[in-house]
Amino acid sequence: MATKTVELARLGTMIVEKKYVMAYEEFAQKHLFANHPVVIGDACKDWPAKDKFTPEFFKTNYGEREVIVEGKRFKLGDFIDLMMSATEDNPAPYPCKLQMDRDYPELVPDVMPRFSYALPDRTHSKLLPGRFLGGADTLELFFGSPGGQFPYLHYDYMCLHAYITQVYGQKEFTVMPPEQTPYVYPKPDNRWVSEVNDAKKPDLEKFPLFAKATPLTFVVGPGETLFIPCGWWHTARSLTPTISVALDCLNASNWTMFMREVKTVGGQKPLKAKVAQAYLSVLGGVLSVSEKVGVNV
Ligand SMILES: O=C(O)CCC(=O)C(=O)O
Ligand SMILES: [Fe+2]
Repeated sequence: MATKTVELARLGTMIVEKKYVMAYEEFAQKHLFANHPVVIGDACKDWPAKDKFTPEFFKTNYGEREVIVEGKRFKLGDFIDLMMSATEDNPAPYPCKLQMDRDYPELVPDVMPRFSYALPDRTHSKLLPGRFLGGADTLELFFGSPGGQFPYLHYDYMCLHAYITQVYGQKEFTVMPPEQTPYVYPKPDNRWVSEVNDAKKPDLEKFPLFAKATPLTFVVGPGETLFIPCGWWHTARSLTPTISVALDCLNASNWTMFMREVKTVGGQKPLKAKVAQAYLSVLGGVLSVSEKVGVNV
């Protein structure tokens, strides 16, 4: 079946499209290996979460669970009440984040099957020591209210690819390609976080180079998944009450960038860093072979 494509946003040569019934080969060629974002209109079509994950569901089943949002403790049920009644001018704190595989493992089957666009995935390989991922959470749920804005422009930790699926409500995303890194003032001690206060209303006196940036903004709606390739700067803001599932992914397409990140973030002594790079280089080859023959290691 041919891919159905809708243009979502365009600025100069930068285009973000929404695609349905996209073959994996097209995704791999035009997005995954080309490192270009896309909204996938039907990636989560087989997830039970698509209909099940509503504010009512979480309030009824997990209302008593505790969440910490912007340093404040809430019962999830109270946070959901706040998120449903908050307004654009007076948003609930954000992000309210749940770590699914650690704290809500019984909900993981609701976001399965893992869509093919986020495969193969190396984040759970037994041969990849967890410390290389720097404790990155690779499966999270986000709850937001209208006006709730992700606190900073960033790219995903360790240069992982991100797949953000809107299971409820509408969220506006702003993205910028890795080539624009010189305009975003990365924090010296956290190179994946920008110092620019607000991508849509930047303080250009403080961040004059940001005037050269071309942030692209578009809306992702229920049932849609945004693929944010490694190194792409992004931030998000909810337009309605929202629930999103964020999934990270590592494979041959971002392995080199990931290795570079391990080198930068690592802070190890030169010899240790060299050994780590050599190990990851060999591991990259081994995993590529194992993925080709379809054996999980
Ligand atoms: O949906 C959002 O608020 C953005 C989340 C995000 O980019 C992240 O957790 O890395
Ligand atoms: Fe992110």
